[in-house]
Amino acid sequence: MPLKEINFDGIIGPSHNYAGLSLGNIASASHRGQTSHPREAALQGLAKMRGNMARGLPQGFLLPLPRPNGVLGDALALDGSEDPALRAAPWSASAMWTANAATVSPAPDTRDGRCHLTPANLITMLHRAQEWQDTKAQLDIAFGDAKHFAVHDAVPPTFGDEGAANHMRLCESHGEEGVEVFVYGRSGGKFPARQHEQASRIVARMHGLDPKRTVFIEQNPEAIEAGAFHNDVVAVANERVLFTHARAFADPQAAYGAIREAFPALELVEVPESAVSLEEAIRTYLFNAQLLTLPDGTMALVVPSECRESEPVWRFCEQMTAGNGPIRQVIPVDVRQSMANGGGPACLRLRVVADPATVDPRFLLDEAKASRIEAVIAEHWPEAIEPAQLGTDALSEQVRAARGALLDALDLNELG
Ligand code: SUG
Repeated sequence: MPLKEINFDGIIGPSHNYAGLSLGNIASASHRGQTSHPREAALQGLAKMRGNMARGLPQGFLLPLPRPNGVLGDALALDGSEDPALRAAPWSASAMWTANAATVSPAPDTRDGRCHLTPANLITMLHRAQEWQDTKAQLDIAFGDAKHFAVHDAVPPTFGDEGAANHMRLCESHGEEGVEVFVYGRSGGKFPARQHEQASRIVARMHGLDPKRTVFIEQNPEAIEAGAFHNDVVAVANERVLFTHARAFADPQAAYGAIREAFPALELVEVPESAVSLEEAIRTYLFNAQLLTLPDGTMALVVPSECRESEPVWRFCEQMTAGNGPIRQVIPVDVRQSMANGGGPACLRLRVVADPATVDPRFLLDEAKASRIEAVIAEHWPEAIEPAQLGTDALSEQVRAARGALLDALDLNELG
């Protein structure tokens, strides 16, 4: 069976809320305190998955993690007198952004010819640092076939690792050997640099990557300062194409040069500041897009609908698709509930290149299963959550029961 790119989207959990927990993530900070709509959020996510399936692409998913997380609540000695931000942490549905679940090196890139996955430790943010063990439990099942996959433990602290959000892969086609590009931030700026260089290097060694086909690049500190807390907010790659804002990297010419040296076939689509400013790119999440190879071999860019509503961004997209470039279509999708927390279409998916027959089928989506999941969401997901409800027993019961119903429906009770 040929290797294929499978997108594993995070099913948006029943505790999805706007507590404003992510420093340096402008959308999260600016929606702090607003009412969230978990049911609508999860259905928007399913609709995006269905759209990609309808395009003929294989689709998988990962499940929401157990929330509220009692272990974290106990460790924080929550008694009601604490800062509300601390109280909210054990409730976060942030595992929906599976681009941060792990870094994935497909089999053709690794020394032992297996696909390697390292869950991201996410240590920079308290509400995200609680994810990796439960994420790993899912990866261990979904990719449990040790002939084809190796699932590692997370990189140890204090090296911050945010997973695939700071990792890109260039290749002639998904199943062929690729060049892996790791993008890290330098600390010391206004906002935390969440991906540390040493974490990227540890992952590359752990996965057995060939140093000649591995590139490390520094993110532009100005981009972090402007709100690009992950590199996938300002750049995305697929096959030969790197679609990037001109201000994504600290030294763009050196970065392109280093990538080209390892991958001479690089097709660069660089968006200049004069067409779309860094601020507008971050506001609309133009680059937090799914750059997909469709079954007919052409490429489509799945962008948030915010891009359609921005005059400069949409003008750029129209000019791009009217020209001769490799990206032939731009497809807006509504993921507004996730966007309000800083998560666009690319944040919501983890790309794994593998033979779908080697993945536990319970994590793969088809139309019937999508309908089953939607029915559970419609019945059990809260319609709305006010941040003041976080910490209450009533919401805790509803959120736990909702996830339990989903595990039942997917025959995944072992994750209970
Ligand atoms: O880690 N937001 C996430 C968004 C992650 C987006 N992922 C990628 N770019 N790949 C984050 O900042 C907000 C949660 C809150 O504020 O309650 C949050 O965690």
